[in-house]
Amino acid sequence: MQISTIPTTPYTDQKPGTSGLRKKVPVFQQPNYLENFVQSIFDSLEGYQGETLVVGGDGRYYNRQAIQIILKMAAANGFGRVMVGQGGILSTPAVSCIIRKNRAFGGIVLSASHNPAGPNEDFGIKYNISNGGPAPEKVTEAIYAHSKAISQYRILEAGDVDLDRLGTTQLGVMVVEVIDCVTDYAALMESLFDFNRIQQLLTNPSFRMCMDSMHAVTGPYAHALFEGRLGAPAGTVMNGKTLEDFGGGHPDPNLVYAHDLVEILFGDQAPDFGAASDGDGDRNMILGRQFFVTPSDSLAILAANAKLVPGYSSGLSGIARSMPTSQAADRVAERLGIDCYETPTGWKFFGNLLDSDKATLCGEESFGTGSNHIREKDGLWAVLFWLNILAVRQESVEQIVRSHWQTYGRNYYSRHDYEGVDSGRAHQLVDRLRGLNLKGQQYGAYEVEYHDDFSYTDPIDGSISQNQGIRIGFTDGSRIVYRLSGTGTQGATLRLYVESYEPNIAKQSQDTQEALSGLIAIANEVAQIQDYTGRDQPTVIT
Ligand code: VG1
Ligand code: CO
Repeated sequence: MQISTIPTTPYTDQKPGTSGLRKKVPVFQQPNYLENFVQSIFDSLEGYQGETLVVGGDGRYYNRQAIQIILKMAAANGFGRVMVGQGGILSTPAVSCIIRKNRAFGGIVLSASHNPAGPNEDFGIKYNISNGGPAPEKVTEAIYAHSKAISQYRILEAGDVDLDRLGTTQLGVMVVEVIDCVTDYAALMESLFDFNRIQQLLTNPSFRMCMDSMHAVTGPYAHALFEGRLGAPAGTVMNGKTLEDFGGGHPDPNLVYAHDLVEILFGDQAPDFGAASDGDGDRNMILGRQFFVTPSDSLAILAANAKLVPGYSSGLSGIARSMPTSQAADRVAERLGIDCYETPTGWKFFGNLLDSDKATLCGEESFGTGSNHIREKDGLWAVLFWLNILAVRQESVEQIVRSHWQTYGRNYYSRHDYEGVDSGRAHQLVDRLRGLNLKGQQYGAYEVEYHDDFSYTDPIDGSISQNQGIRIGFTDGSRIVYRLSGTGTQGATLRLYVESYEPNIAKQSQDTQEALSGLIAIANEVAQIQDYTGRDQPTVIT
C-alpha cells in the first residue's frame, strides 16, 4: 500500500467554533475540504507517531465516508492504531471515555451535535486531546492557522475498512480496531452509579420511565443500559434506532424539539420520569410527570445530592458552570463550602479545572451536565445520576426540585434564541452593547450593578479568553446575558439569557416567562433586538 502526498490549496473558512468545525454536508464534500482539515489537525500535533487515535461519530449522513478518509490519513501520517466504533458509531462521551481508558493520544469526533442531519444538513468534526476533552483554544487556533497555509495532505492508497465487523485489520502498518461502541462506556457508568438500586426502581411496576434517543447516537447505549443491564421494560427507549438523518428530526433535547417525549410526559397517565439526549449524546433533558427541570437547576440538584451516589459519595472538590448558566449551582457550592467556577461557553473550558481537581461537576444551561469521569458533557450519565437520586430518595422529580427551591431559592431562568439572523447586524448589536455604559442605570425596579463583556482567565494555565458575552447584572442578583452562537451554520444566532432569583417560597410557582417578563422587556429594549434582528419573537425559547 502506497502513501500519496496530494497537493491542495487552503479553504479560508475552517475556523473551529464552540465545539469543532461545523458546516453543511455539501461544504464538507468539496474537493479536499475534509482532508485539509484533518491534515491541519495532524499538523498541529506533535509526538503521535505510533500512538493510538480514537475515531467515531454520531451516525449522521457522511459519517462513514468521513471515517474512511480519516483512517487512511491517520495511517499515512504515522498513527500506530485507530480504535473506531462499530458502524462508525461513538457518542461524544464514549469517545472521551475510550481515549482515557486506552491512554490514546487523542480522538476525532464526527458530529454536529443537535443540528439536523442529511445530505443538505450539517456535519462536523472535532479533535479531542489525551485527557479525553475538546482541544483547548491554543490547539484549535493552531489547527485554523495550519488550514490557512496547507499545501498538501498525506493519504494511504487502500481499500475501505469494514467498519461493521468487530476486530482488528491492518491499514498499511497501522492497526484498525473496530470496537463495540457501548462496552467501555457502560462499564464506566456501572462504576459510578448504584446499578442494583436503579434496577430495583426500573423493574418496579409502579415506576415508569421514558427515554427519547431522538434517532441519534444514544439509541444503542440506552437500549443496552436501561432495557438491557438495568431491566427496564422493552419500549422504555423510544426513537432508539440511529438513523443517518435522525428521522428528519432535530435531536436537540429541549421542550421544543423533543416534542414526542414532551407530549407523553405532559399527557394523561404520564410516566414518572422522562429523558432525552441529543445527536452526539452529550446533552440531556430531564422531565418529571408534567414537570420540566431546567438544565441549570439540574446541575445544582445533582451537586446537592451527589453524596447519595456512590461515585461522588466522598464529596465534590468544586463545581463549574458556563457564564450564561444560572447561578443556582453557586448557592449549592456556597452551602457545601466549595468553589464555584464561571467559565466561557463550551466544554473545552472545563478541562483544566477537571484535570486539576478544582471541579468535580460541571454544567451548561444548554442541557449539558458532566463530571470528572470523562472530559465531555454526558447525557446518559445525567439520566443515570437522576435515576440514582430518585431510587434513593423515593420522591418524585417535582418533589425533589421543589424542595431544592425551598432550601436554596429558585433561579427563574430562560434562554431566547434568534436563529438565522443577518450576521452583520447581529455583530453590530453586540458591538453596540459593548460600547454602552450602563452601570448605575435604573430600569423600573432594577438597577444595573455591572455591565461588561465577559473575559476569563484560566486559573491553571493563565490563558485569557475575551469577548465571551455581554453581561448586565442588577443589584438584586438578576442578570441578562447576550452572546452569539459559535455552533450555527447559517447566518448568526443571537442568544439572550435571562435570570432572576426568588427566595420566597410563595412566589416559586409562577410561569417562567411571566416571572421573567419584566427583565425580558428590559433585555429587548436595551439591545434593540427587534431593530437589529428584524424579528419580534425568538425562534426558540428554552
Ligand atoms: C452551544 C451551547 C454550548 C455548548 C455547545 C456545544 O454553543 O450554547 O453551551 O457547549 O453548543 O454543545 P453555542 O456557541 O452555539 O452557544 V454540543 O451538544 O453542540 O457539542
Ligand atoms: Co451535543
